Amino acid sequence: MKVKDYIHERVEGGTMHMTLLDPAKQSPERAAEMASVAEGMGTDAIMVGGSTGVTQENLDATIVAIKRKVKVPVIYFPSGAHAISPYADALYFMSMLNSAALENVILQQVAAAPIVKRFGVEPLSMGYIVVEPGMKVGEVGKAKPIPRSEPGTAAAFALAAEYLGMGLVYLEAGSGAPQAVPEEMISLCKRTISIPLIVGGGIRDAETAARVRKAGADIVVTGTVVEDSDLGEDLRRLIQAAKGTS
Ligand code: 1GP
Repeated sequence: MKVKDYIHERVEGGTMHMTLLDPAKQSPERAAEMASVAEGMGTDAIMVGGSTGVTQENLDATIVAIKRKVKVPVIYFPSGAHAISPYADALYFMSMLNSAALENVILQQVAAAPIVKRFGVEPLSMGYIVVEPGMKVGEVGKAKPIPRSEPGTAAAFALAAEYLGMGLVYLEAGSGAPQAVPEEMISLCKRTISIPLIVGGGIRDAETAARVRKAGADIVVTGTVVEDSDLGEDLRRLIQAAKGTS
């Protein structure tokens, strides 16, 4: 089954949770262990990526190790065309819509497209929208983050993504953000678009995950909390709260 169809099927049945692992932050074996524990707790897919420090070597090794241990799809979440893995089940073929740098809007994608085709990795078209504070990805991506007080601006970006033919929208507060994307912004985007809505950045506990889900996220992404966790009951509670199965 294509990863696109898997996502559509899952979001029909309720909110998904995806676990983000940065290949630069731990060994491939440790990443595979974390992915396997998260899968056992109900995570629906593993995303692999990071804003800095991702190399072809650590990316490939991490994806290969994870794929040996889990059955859920492994999706590459790229920061550019410098590293693309043939081992991922899919990759987000994404444009940072509110970047001031043409590189991040379209030029990296032009560089990557022929490689993705040659590797035969499934591209998942996605409009990436950075919301304040944006953190590292906002900085590296030269984003003009959407002010937290402007849900209408975020919704207009999200609708533009849908009208451009993109299959997913990702509202990103930035990894490690002190606060998640505001609920009002999530719910307005959800009401405005008809493609699945991904929300990530700053979701560290079950309560926040539940709020993000109830506001309208179709897919809740957590990264830092998994890296920092002892892979125990708090993580299970968070994943279940994100999915509404707790
Ligand atoms: C970053 O949205 C993801 O791209 C995850 O953010 O690390 O804060 O969970 P966190």
